[in-house]
Order: sequence, then structure tokens, then C-alpha cells
Amino acid sequence: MFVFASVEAWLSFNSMASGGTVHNEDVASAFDEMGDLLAIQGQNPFRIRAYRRAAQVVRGLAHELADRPAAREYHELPGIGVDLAGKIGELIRTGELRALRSLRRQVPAGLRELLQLPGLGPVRVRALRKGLGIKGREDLRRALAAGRLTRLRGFGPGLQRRLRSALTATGTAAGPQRMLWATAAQYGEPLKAFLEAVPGVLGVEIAGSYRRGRETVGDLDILIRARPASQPFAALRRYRDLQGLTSEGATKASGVLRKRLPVDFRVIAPESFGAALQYFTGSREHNIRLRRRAQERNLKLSEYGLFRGAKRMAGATELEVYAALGLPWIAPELREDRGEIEAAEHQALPHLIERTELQGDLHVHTNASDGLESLEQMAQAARGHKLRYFAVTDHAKYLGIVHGLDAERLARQIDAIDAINAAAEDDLVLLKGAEVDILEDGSLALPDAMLARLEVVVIALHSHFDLPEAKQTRRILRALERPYVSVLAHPSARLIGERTGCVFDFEQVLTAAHERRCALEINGQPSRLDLDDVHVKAARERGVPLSIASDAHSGEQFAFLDGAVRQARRGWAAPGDVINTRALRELRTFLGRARLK
Ligand code: DGT
Ligand code: CA
Ligand code: CA
Repeated sequence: MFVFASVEAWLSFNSMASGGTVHNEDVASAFDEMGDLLAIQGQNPFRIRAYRRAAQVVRGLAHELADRPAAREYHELPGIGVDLAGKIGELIRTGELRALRSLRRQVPAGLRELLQLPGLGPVRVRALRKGLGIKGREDLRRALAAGRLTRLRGFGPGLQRRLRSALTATGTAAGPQRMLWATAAQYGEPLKAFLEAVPGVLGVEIAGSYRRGRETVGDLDILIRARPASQPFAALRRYRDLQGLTSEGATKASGVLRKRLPVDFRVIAPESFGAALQYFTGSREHNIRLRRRAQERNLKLSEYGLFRGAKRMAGATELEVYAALGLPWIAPELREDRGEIEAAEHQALPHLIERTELQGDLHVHTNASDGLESLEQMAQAARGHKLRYFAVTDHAKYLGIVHGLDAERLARQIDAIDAINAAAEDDLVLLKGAEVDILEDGSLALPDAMLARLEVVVIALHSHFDLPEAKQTRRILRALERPYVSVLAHPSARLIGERTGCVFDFEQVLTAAHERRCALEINGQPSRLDLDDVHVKAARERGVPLSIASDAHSGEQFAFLDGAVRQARRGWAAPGDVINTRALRELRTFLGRARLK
């Protein structure tokens, strides 16, 4: 008989079996909330920082914490002490944190929301509470209207104006929250696996924007291939992550995953599954074009199939639906009505790049700068991710970058890379590189003499994001004129949901990059995914080389290459557009040619 070592183990097994898995995002947001609430209380800054850093570390993991339910392992994560490891364990086992529950009782919920407003950090929120008894947005709105904020220190007229406009802008019409694709995957994939195991279910697909690989997802559209009579929805009641489940008849249901991600479910009979998958994958614009095409052929396309009169011409698979409309199957990532139907018509769809076609990664960090692991550990992880080479591109030091490499440490790293390459028993090669800041005036943070010693020079914007367009353009163009530059990393510098991209003349940057053979990067960090799909497409149409990169800060983050590949596919990229699909020899030829004499 199988016996559980403890009640906790049993509980955790039981909760996973019924889908009660706690995801990394849940742990991270619990820690964020702890940090916020402690800060509002004015607690010890070190403790607050520890929670914030832990949230960051957890968000940076490419594996699910719940898959390794041992507190010892949590403790081995960087910056996670015994106390935080215990809290992760508690969250994973019980889905809750006692410390957080008690803090929530002490700090009114509305106060935390105030932190979202511009210019309001914990110190000011505390002042609002202590000075004026403000407990939330409504209180703040009233205090502003009555001019009471003027009495508080640190609330000048400028800040008051910003607060007033923020309160009116988002007070009522806050748009629906969209979730990062990678987070939606953490929530959605276990649910898919759960449903696949339900008796009577023949298959499950997550359709919608998720299947199209959009960088953010509004809701999940889950299609269940089954006979409605088999009643798969009954099982969903056991899935603890799912709240507010309501169903309309036997084929339609919806709910919310962990109070954050809405899900629509449909049960689809096998003979219609392809048509439904096509319909619910979207996009709406792509579907409209397709439906019109059907009409032109005297056919009717719906989620049930492709019909001529009452006769079903196609429906079981997407392939046969597209074929019956005279088209090859179109990859979901392309279905945005950006020319894919015309291309399909002319047999001119690109051969979209796949992860297995990448041979290397040209943007990787180690613990020599802000990464977590050593050169050797990163090399080992790269082998696990089937890479033949990667460029070590730690941050070069300049004012403001913590732990950046100065010339001396960089020289030592170059020697260390030589030694590792010489000792390697396989053909993995570490390339010497650096990630070098583009300074405000467009000069680079390392001197040319130093850059000359490197094989891969990745340049990037890390400051002065809001220069006016002309100045920002000039800054980037100037950087691209430097002789040793190989890749412009995360070109827009946006952070999805946090920071909009820099504004510059993309056409001019494309021209310059093309001329001097500098690659533009598609960065795989889930909140970057930068270039975005539209700009990837523009770059490849101009023949500008692309670099698909993980920007890994730990070994497991090589998995972020998957997200970059997804974005590349949405931008129509083929293997030939991407320099790191090349074998090392050819890559080196490319990098050599990119150097300006
Ligand atoms: P999202 O959820 O905002 O990230 O984006 P989608 O694309 O997943 O949109 P969603 O969930 O509203 O609908 C899923 C797909 O179902 C959508 O891409 C196309 C299809 N669909 C939904 N409603 C309509 C409609 O009224 N007309 C057409 N043609 N298609 C629709
Ligand atoms: Ca959706
Ligand atoms: Ca939907």
C-alpha cells in the first residue's frame, strides 16, 4: 500500500490531483503583497526587500515550484532563506499564507490599491492613512477634492494633479487585465492535463490568443473533444483552481482560474472539432476573411463545420477545413489578418522557425554580473537545452549597473571562457561577449579596445527611455555606428504591462542595422518579448538579421528561448532570418563581417 509520510504530503497530493496546484505567480504575488503591506506598516526595510526580491526570483524560474515540493530545494534558491522557504512550502501545501492573512486584517485592502497610483509609494500611502485617515481610492478622491492633501508634507501641487487625473482616468474604466502568455501557460496547461484524463474526453486544446501565441492573453478558450453525453463538466467541479464555474447546458461553461484568468469551455463533437478549433483560435479578423472566402465559394463556415447546403464538406480537422477552402493549413501564430491568407493562396507562407532549429543563444548572463549561476553551470544547462554555443554577455560596468564587469574582470572572464572551451569534452563553445549599455549620447559603456577582444557585442538601452523621438533615434544610430557591435538587444526596452517602449524611428534603425549587419534581438524574457511580432515582420521583410535570445539569468531560463521563438513565428520569421540557427562556423563568419573596419 502507498502511504503518505505526513498529512501535509497527503494534502498536497490530494490538492494536485484535483488541480489545486499553486503556481509560481501565486507565490510571487503573495510575496509582493506581503512586501506592500509590510511597507505600508513601515516595517523593517530589509524584510520588505527580502519579500520583493523573493517574488522576483520566483517569477524568474522556468520550472514550477510545486513540482519540487521540498522546502530544502526552495532554500537553495538565491535570496530565499529558511523563513521564506518555509513560507513557499506553506503556500504550496495549503494555497495560503497565515502571515499574509493576518497582515490583511491589519491593513485595509484599499490602501494597497493606492500603491498603483503614480507617485504613491508605501511612505506616502502611510502618510495618507496616518495624516488624513485615508483608506482607499474613494477617500483619496474626496480628500483631493476638498484640498486636504495640501496639509500633508510631500504632496505638492504637481503630485496632486497627477493623482487627480489618474483617479479619473482609471477610476471607472480600468480595462480588463491581460495576463502574460507564460503565466497563462502555468495556469492553463495543468487544467488541460486534468481534462485530458477525464473519462470520455478524447482530446483538449487551448484555442484563442493563447494558441496564436500572443504575448498576453485575455482569457483561455478551452475546447474539449467529447460527446456532450459524456458530461465532462462534472469533473471541473473538482478542479480547485477554478472558481465561479457556471455552465449553459452540456456544451458551454465558464469560470475563473485562481480568481485571475477567465476560462471559457466548449464541448465539441469529433466531427466538428477542426472547425471549432479554427473558429475559436481566431483571430476574429482572420475568421472574417475566411468566412467571406467560404461565401464566395457558396459554402458556409461556422464553428460546426464547412457546409454546402446541409452537407458537411469538412470539419473534423483544421487541415481539411483550410483545404476545402483551397488553402494550405495556416499556423495559428500567423492568423492575424496580416497577409497570411494572400500568402497561403500563393503558396508563399514562410517556413516558420522552430525551437529545434536554434543552435545557440547570443545573450546570456552569469553570476559575474546579475545572473545567478557560474560559467560552468550555465554551460551545463546549455547542454541540457541542446545548444551548441552561447555567448556570455554579462553587463559591462558603468555608473549605476550593480556588479557590472570592468575591463579587468572582463579580461579574467575571457581567460576563464578559453579554459572552459579548451577543457570541454563535447563541441559546446562559449563565445566571449558583453552586454554594453548605450549611454544617453549614443556612445557605449566600454571602450573599442575592449570590445575588439569580444566575439559578440550586445548593445542595449537601459536608461533614458523617454528621450524625444529624434534624440532617441540619433542615440541608437550613433551606437550602431560603433565598429564592434553585433546585436541590438531588446530594441524597444519595453516591459509588458509596466513600461511602454522607447519611441524612435524604426525605419531608420532598420536601414542602419541592415547596412552594418547588426542583428536585432527577439528577447525571450516573458515580460520583454522585444522585438514584438509586428516589428519582427518589418525587420525580416527588410532583410535585417534577427537573433533569438533567452537573456537567461540562470540555467533554466534557457527555456525562455521558447517564448522568443513564438514571437519570431508571429513575425513570420524563417530559420534563414535568424543568425543563431547557423552552425558556429557560419555564425563566426557573419559576426566577422559585421565588424566595421
Ligand atoms: P483574448 O482572449 O482577448 O486574448 O483574445 P482571443 O482572440 O482569445 O479572443 P476571445 O477569447 O474573445 O475569442 C476567441 C476566439 O473566438 C476569437 O479569436 C475568435 C473567435 N470569436 C469569438 N467571438 C467571435 C465573434 O463574434 N466573431 C468571430 N468571427 N469570431 C469570434
Ligand atoms: Ca481568449
Ligand atoms: Ca474567450
